[in-house]
Amino acid sequence: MPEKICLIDRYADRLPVGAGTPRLTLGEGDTPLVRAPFLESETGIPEVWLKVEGANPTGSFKDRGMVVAVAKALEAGATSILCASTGNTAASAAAYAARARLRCAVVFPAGYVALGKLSQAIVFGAQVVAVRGGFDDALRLARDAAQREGATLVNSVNPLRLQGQKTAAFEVCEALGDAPDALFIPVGNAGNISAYWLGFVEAARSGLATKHPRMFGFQASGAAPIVRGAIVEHPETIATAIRIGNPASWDLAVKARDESGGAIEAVTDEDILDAYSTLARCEGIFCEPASAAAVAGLRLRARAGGTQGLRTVVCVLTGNGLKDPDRAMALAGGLIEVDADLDAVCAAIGRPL
Ligand code: AN7
Repeated sequence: MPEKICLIDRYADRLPVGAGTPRLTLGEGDTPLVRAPFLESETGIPEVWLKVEGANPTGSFKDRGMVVAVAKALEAGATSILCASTGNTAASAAAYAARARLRCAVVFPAGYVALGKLSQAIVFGAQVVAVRGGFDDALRLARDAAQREGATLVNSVNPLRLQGQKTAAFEVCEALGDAPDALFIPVGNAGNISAYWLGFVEAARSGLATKHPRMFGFQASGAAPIVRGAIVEHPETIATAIRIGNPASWDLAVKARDESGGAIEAVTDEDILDAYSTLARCEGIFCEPASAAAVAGLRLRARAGGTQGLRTVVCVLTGNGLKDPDRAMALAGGLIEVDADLDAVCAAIGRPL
């Protein structure tokens, strides 16, 4: 069996890589695009597709950008990489650093990183630093530390990250035979919405697509600086991945929104959790809460008549649900435990969790 072609090779002609760029890979990209029949019936949109980015090697879309950033760091002779993260960037950086045998340090907001992500950073051998502050503090410190320590910063302020992440837009166009009418996507540090827009613009220019999608981004209502047009000093949301008050790619996201005729809107934690359990229970797809923000936004818009005229839409499910087991367990009131006895088991079946 030939190995899956690595993302860098597959898109070498559209990425800033050369013959001398190491073909680093953990099997990233080429993720499933899955139809969502329940959401189609609920919203009345003829085609709703889910881009399941949780199927990437470390369980999030970050792997697409990280493989390019780390390969280029290797090519440039770097020996260490550094990032700030709400969790997924760190998990991805730590994995690719391990693969490339580079040193990696990650800076987290203390107390606000989902358990799965934290355990990934640890098991991949990164130096984990939790700072008493939010993500925005962590990013500022990581930028300064990278400069002082001479490490390569692999946050999405590194343009190579967006270059790698734009490949998801190519895959969507390849799978559908054209761009969708609209893309629904969560917004945190605002790198991914910017990367998708970059990809869709390039896809249209190269003939891979005949049109651009409208870009609909969603922030959590307690962490919605772009929606409010002002920095949020103390962002709060259960979707810790997007608990960000001052997005680094703010201007690029606004450009994507405006050039595409889209919108960036807020969804409440309640809407996010409702979308999260609906995706799991009605579509069989387990994503993390931040990812469910895109679907929460789709449902909200559909209810308000804001999806009229859309025939084909794609929601980006950015991360795997297993990243945040605590959130999943909170849906159950408690586990039922009984004696190893048939009557007891049958009595328990049918009782709600
Ligand atoms: C699952 O890992 O910012 O708008 O440090 O993990 O490109 O930031 C993660 C962000 C959406 C938002 N969904 O994407 C980090 C980090 C998930 C995420 C986002 C993140 P951006």
